[in-house]
Amino acid sequence: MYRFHVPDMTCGGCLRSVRQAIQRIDPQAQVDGDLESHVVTVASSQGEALLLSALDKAGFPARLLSQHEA
Ligand SMILES: [Cu+2]
Repeated sequence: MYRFHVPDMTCGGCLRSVRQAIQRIDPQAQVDGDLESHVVTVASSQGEALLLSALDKAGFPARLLSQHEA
């Protein structure tokens, strides 16, 4: 489980784009977001670097807040 800070995620459409970007590299990923704190939680078997680069390419640069085994 990862927690990312995604400052540019401001509405439900952004969250949908973020979810799609992650599920493009991991179709099984569970992605939830909180629009107020701009925090996205991701349950994925993919590594942090790949997830960050997928978000970056989708136009949502992110920063890893925390990571722990699911
Ligand atoms: Cu938006």
